[in-house]
Amino acid sequence: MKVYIDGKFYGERDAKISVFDHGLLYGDGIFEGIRAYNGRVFRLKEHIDRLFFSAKAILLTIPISRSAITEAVLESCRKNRLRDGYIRLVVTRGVGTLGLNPSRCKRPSVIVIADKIQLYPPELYERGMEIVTVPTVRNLHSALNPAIKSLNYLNNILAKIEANGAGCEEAVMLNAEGFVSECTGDNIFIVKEGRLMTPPLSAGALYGITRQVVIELAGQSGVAVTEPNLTRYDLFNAKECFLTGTGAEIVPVVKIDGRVIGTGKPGQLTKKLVTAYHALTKVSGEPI
Ligand code: PXG
Repeated sequence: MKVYIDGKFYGERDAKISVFDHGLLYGDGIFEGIRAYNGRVFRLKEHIDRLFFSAKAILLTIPISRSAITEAVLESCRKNRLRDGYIRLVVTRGVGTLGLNPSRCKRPSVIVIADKIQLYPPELYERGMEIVTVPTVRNLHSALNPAIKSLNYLNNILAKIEANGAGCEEAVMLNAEGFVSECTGDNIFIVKEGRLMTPPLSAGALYGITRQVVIELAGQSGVAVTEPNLTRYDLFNAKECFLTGTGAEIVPVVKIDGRVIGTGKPGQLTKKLVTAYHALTKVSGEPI
């Protein structure tokens, strides 16, 4: 595998960054998780836009242009002969000193790893997933805004450990007010009376690109989407529930905190959206 670091490609063993990089020392940096399908990079522009928004929010100046980043992603796919896979784009604050001050870091580093993707097992999509709410509360947007896709993912990792401890793959995270925000690496949707609902971004959710695609697909089939604050009660009494994310795509949820959702099987609208999503990923995206 060839890994892009700051304009050059390195073999897997030589793809290294300094122990003084603030990305490592403080989680000071940002990232994107992107998918390639059928020789095209899905929603690449949206991922690069979000990377630049995250950078702006943490006062990090990405040292190369949008078009150079686009080219680095596409070239990483070509060099690795990747037609279907997962691309991790990372920008770290760069090499600095042992001290928080980011002004000591002279140049941020840009890294692209293009690899195969590890998918959830197919049975999970057929039967649906069981998830739980966890004690770890979502970061406050006034503290570390969850809209920033930063290298500081401990909030999510702690929630993931708690979900795994309860025998589940994903966790529902509530915000400090007790409203549903999202999961550790996925946004959440419910279906109620034929309408889709997903928490507003102000509840502490990432501006998910898959979330946006689902909102668009729903619009195209005349399904209304609203973004109200949701409680656990709303989740329990939903007709259908599913999660969205670049890695997971659309995963049906059939049980939450021991309550069976709807019929206990993946719902009709969820299945329709899964089909539409797969069809879209096959034909749309930036050609490699
Ligand atoms: N919420 C969080 C906290 C995320 O990290 C999403 C929602 C879904 O957003 P997108 O834009 O992907 O629809 C994410 C994305 C991984 C991995 O390696 C994580 C994500 C995406 C791809 C891979 O665990 N999270």
